[in-house]
Amino acid sequence: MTNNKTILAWIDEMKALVNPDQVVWIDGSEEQLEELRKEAVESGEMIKLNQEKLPGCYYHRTAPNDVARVEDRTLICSRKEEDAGPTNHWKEPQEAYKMLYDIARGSYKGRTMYVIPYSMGPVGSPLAKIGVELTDSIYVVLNMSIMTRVGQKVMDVLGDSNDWVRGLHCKCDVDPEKRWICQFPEDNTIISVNSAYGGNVLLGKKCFALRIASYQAKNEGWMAEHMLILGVENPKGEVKYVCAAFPSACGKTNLAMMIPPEGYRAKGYKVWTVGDDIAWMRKGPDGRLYAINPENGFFGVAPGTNMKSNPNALISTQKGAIFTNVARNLDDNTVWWESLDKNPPVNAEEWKGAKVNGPEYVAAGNKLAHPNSRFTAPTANCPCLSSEFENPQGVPVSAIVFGGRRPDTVPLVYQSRSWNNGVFIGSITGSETTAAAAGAVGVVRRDPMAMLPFCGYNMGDYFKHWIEMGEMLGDKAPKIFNVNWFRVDEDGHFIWPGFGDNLRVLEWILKRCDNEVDAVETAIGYVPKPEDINLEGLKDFDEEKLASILKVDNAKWAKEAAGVEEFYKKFGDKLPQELRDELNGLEERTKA
Ligand code: GTP
Ligand code: SPV
Ligand code: MN
Repeated sequence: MTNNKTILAWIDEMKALVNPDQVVWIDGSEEQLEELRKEAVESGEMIKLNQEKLPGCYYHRTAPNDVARVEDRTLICSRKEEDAGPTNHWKEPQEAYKMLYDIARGSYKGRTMYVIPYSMGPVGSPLAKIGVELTDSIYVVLNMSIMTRVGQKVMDVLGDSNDWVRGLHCKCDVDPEKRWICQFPEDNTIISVNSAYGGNVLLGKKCFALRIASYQAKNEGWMAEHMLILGVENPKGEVKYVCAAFPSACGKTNLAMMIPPEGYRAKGYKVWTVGDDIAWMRKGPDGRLYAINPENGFFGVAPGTNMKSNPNALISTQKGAIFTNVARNLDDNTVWWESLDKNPPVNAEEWKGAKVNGPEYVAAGNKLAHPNSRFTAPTANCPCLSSEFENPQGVPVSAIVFGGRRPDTVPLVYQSRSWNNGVFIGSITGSETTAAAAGAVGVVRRDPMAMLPFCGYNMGDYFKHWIEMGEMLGDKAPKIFNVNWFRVDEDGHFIWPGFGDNLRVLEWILKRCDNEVDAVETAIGYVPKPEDINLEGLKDFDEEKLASILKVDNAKWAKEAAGVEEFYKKFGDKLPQELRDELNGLEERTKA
């Protein structure tokens, strides 16, 4: 498929290491993928689902100890420890290679090495980049074929270039003690061993498109961010684009695919999805910031997805999708997960494979699907996919939005005072942890720009890069906002209805970008006047409730600032002075 000497030499080296029985190049053809699906069904690696109800759909279950990203086993292997920074786990590269090679050695014996050439971004786009993943898992091949653009066309575009990312995945025996997800940013290399779970093994996604790419982006003057990209079309037919960074399982897929509330639909508002997880952004010829979605599929959280909360996501999973760690309905060989509908299948198989009575099992407090069970679905299935999805130049970004899960303190929405103040707001993002990563759930932690698990270098330098991007973009820079859909009342219920109604907040954000609406200046930034958020058609919600979630409590924010003071200590003299000044400003204003 290629004469690229750097690729051929690396594959020879890896073959000598892992010792496969044979090597198969993934050419991107449907025939080859169909052969592989058959083989995976025969070996039991995948289950073919009901082809009338879910054409082209398959089911897969990972080992019960291998169902989420593992942040404490994810390493940044830069030559200097300081370059990995205080928020990453680090290992010296030569030591890391040795450790990984010792685990990988001979691990493909009796198995096939699949070579997956893939493009992150539209093939040949000036914003796209290329990788090659080696894997011994057909599940990985089939997922990568949905999540990225794979095959011959990618090699054709790469030619002889050495600008591509090496990725070795060895499934091994899925031993959690020997599980390592290692990025070598200075070598454009990723090695992942002893896992078969999505974020750990679909190497184009978090490992390349965020950890390696964030490092490349710093060096090359662009941005790789954990952000959705959506377009809001107004009744005049104008489309404005918004990028939003929320931590894992905090609502990116839902916001990216939202259905406008009825009143908005009647007026002609539409929302278009460009991406639901990752944005690569670069200054365009007109000086504005342009974004592409480097992915070609959605790797979305299944539980909570239903015809009411996110019909576009659900429809996207109805053909050619792979379901991982959800439950099965054995009567009709379909899938089920919590809140898909109100009727757990009676004849059910829970995510670990045990046959159970669904309603009884759920009534006893168990979950049929794993909370981080996922669907892998082609973007092409998405009813609201943007016509600009394949645009190699990307879309111009009007607003950048940060957010997280905060039961109190953080208002529904506010605008930053400036670009640097916006970078500050991104840097102090706090959010309750979720099931997307192994470990405790529901604990508030700082997750700057939703990149804590994904920044491939020193986060102090990353903050500095953000500030420099602002200088580069000048007055053409997107405006920066923060949102919080997750404020709760005394009973722990979410106050804001969320989902499609989040468009009411986006509308205010876009009006602010065009200087069409006034705002209230507070200690933290600009908050809407309650009457400027359109509540028309909202049931059980009024201006009083709205005012309660727009409120900025200076005492709480003084505490928040003290927490940030503590958090910032980590960065030592890597903390940009601009952010230090922003924090001082916040402290002064909360006292005033
Ligand atoms: P990753 O794929 O892990 O990066 O997650 P994500 O950010 O795409 O999160 P996703 O959209 O899958 O949402 C995760 C969970 O948040 C789901 O259980 C949703 O039901 C819930 N959620 C999303 N949007 C809202 C919202 O506006 N309000 C409330 N209350 N919950 C929401
Ligand atoms: C996330 O955890 O942010 C995800 C899922 O999008 S994974 O690909 O596993 O990282
Ligand atoms: Mn994500």
